[in-house]
Amino acid sequence: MKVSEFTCPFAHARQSKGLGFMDDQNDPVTMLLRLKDVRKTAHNWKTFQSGAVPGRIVIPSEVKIRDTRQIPFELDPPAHGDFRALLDPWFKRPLEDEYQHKLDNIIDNVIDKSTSLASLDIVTEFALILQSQALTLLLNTPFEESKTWISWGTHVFRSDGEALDANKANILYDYLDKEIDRAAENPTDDLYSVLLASEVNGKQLSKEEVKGILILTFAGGRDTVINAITNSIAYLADHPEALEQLKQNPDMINNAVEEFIRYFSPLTQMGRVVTTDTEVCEHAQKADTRVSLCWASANRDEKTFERADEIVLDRKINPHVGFGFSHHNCLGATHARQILRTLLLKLSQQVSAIEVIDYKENIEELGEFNRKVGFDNLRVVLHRA
Ligand code: EMZ
Repeated sequence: MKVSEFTCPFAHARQSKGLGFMDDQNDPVTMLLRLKDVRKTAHNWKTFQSGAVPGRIVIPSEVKIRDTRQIPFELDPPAHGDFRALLDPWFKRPLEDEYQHKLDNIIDNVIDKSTSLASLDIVTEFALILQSQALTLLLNTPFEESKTWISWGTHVFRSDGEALDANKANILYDYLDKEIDRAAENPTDDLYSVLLASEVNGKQLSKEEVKGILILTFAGGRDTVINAITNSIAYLADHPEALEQLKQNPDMINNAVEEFIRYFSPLTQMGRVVTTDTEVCEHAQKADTRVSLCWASANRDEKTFERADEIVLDRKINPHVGFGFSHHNCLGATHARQILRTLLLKLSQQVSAIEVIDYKENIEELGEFNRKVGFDNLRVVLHRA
């Protein structure tokens, strides 16, 4: 089996029942596995709520390690829409020339350093660094801050061998408290300062709300972006012809990025809390229990995607839900897309071949399913073109 092959563990359950079941810290989850059901449920925020106790819609649940509500993803309409209206313009800045230019530089430098090494681990020596450095653009903070973030490792709430790590989470919370106080005293043009000076519905944002937005910005785009980068590189290592194809046809790159997001689905699922006794896929679901929208399974739904288990680099019709769906679609998607598009362009121009030396898969255990979501490490040689 190829390094970059990610078989879909949900196929049989999706086709036969449309549902999967997993326990999570005694708060079980009914997983919705079909694209149609995932979409329908994502729309229905009245019955399938995001604004539950902070941390509960995340799987594994973060209820035990977090009190701060992450905004906007743990809110429902209309408050959700009010915050999105404030945040959307800021999170669209990656489309601006100046931002793109800085991102080009970051990626050029990361590739330059990497090709000068005899070999490197893509997870910790490439993807983590690139994600952290690019995040300084999204926050509009000094580049130097990325050094601190790199030292935190790939996930801000989890550490090796521990699903949830309160001590680790506290490092992020303390850091954000300090940054928010700093911005309150000496405002700059960074995201902290801009948010502290903003209003929603005529009310100035509180420090707690600003912290909720920042936790999401740090945590939501961390392991997801790192996995997307690493898995895409694994694919290009397995498929040198794809690297050549992208080099010859850079017009394919946007389609290729969407296809990687569909196939790898860096975020497996997101939960909802059921507000009233209801039914999902002919299964009775009680009030105050959890369901999940399983993006990873929906993205392999054979009813919508032809050759769903293959990467078709130039797939034209690709209604994937890798960035979520409906009003909760990913706020950081513009930033993530720009990173991946730029990365594919630069790799295709500057790298002639990628050789995998060693790797360890990162497998999520989800009740009856085991899902490969990325790598703990992926040691490669990047050959300069
Ligand atoms: C939460 C989540 C957001 C959660 C869109 O996803 O990402 C997870 O990685 C975090 O652990 O807290 O931010």
